[in-house]
Amino acid sequence: HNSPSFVSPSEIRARFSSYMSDMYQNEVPLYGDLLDLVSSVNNKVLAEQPEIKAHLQRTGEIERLSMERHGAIRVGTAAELATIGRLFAVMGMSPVGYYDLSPAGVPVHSTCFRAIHENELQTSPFRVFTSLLRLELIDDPELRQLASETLAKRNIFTPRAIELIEQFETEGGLNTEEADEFIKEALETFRWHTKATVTAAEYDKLHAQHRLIADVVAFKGPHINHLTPRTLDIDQIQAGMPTRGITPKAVVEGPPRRNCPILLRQTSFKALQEKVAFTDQHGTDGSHTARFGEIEERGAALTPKGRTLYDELLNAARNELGEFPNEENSQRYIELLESYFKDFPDNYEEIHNQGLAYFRYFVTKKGYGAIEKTELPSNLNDLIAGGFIEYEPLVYEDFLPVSAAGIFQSNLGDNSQAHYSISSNQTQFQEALGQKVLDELSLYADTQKRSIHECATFLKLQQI
Ligand code: OOG
Ligand code: NI
Repeated sequence: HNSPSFVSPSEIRARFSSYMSDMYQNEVPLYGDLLDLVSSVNNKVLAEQPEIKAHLQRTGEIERLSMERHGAIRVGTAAELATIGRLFAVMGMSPVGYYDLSPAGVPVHSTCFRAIHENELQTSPFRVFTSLLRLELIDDPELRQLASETLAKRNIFTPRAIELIEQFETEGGLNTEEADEFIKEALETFRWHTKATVTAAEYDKLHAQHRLIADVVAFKGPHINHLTPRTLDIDQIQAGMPTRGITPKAVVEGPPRRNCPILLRQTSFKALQEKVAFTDQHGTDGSHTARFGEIEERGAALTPKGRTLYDELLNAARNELGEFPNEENSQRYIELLESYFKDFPDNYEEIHNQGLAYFRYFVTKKGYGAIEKTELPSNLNDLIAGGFIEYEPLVYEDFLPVSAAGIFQSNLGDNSQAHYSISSNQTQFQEALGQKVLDELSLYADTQKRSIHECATFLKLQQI
């Protein structure tokens, strides 16, 4: 549907993601060290475990592995969120899912901007976890006013970025030159600024309310606060970080180690203290702690049934632990997770047959050999049983609210847990965004359906 002279949004996203990674390596050199560690672990896994390599080759994930990353930003106002949504649309990224972080004491709600079609994800799986500050959760009216007045004064987009967004919207695309310019201009929104927009005293007040509020309000824009490469073995990363002088958070978030990875496992290193200049200071006398590094390991996308089981087992393990996972109880937490997750099947056949995950189907050599022959059964299960079709799990492209809360907490410091009585409000989030967020489960279901349909077409069967 794109005019031939337009650069495809996926191409813009791929290039933007690569520029973003370069910028963040310059800003936070430790992220570069993390990339080195991840690529050496990934190479080792691929060399030592041919079955993992074969799996990644079949799904095409091997091609996206080294460019795989997600980032996170936090915006301050509805208007900022709405325009961020339009900016990401230029790169073919749509809001997927709603995450409420307030139960975990973080005054934000969030979505993930990402590509939604499997072909576009294959070109670039870049995603951005995007949080909106909930000013209504600040209980001190004076501070709430300081925050909203400060935010009202800033403009986080360059004038040229806005022009190019509008042009994209009215004309349906950008040509090569415009796309280059857009990438450069859009990057400015995510850049780190040493100069704050508030005085040192104002910063202290915001910070005293919640460190996250200071991070959102006191600066010129929603600096990217971490970028996250994808590893094939997060336990090796967790163990390897200290040997490189990097301190990891206490526990890996998500499911325990398994033969068949599911959903998402994440760990991070603590945020760095950085020098900043408040408006009433000349040099960079102040400091701010926000930016960190994170690593993720992705596994199968679960169906509602699989997800319910996951949530049950995770909650059971956490309830029995009785407190937030920390340095002292981390070993016990790992044991509890491993013991509860014995109830989650750990081979793809069982996961498939119980309908716990989404899959992609492929016609086998035997299948191609049997086209238009009478031996070919006409329903999916029989085609699988007969070896005409095989399957691979769809990779999970989204985030997990409990894990995200753990990642937030690890870089906000342990004393910043607050309790909010106001709860989840997806309607309000969507009003701010100016559009609905997509339901991630229906996206996986669509991809699965398309792959079944494709198999039927290859096999010249009406329907399977
Ligand atoms: C976002 C934290 C959540 C993840 O990977 O779950 C996140 C933030 O700190 O702004 O990035
Ligand atoms: Ni993250």
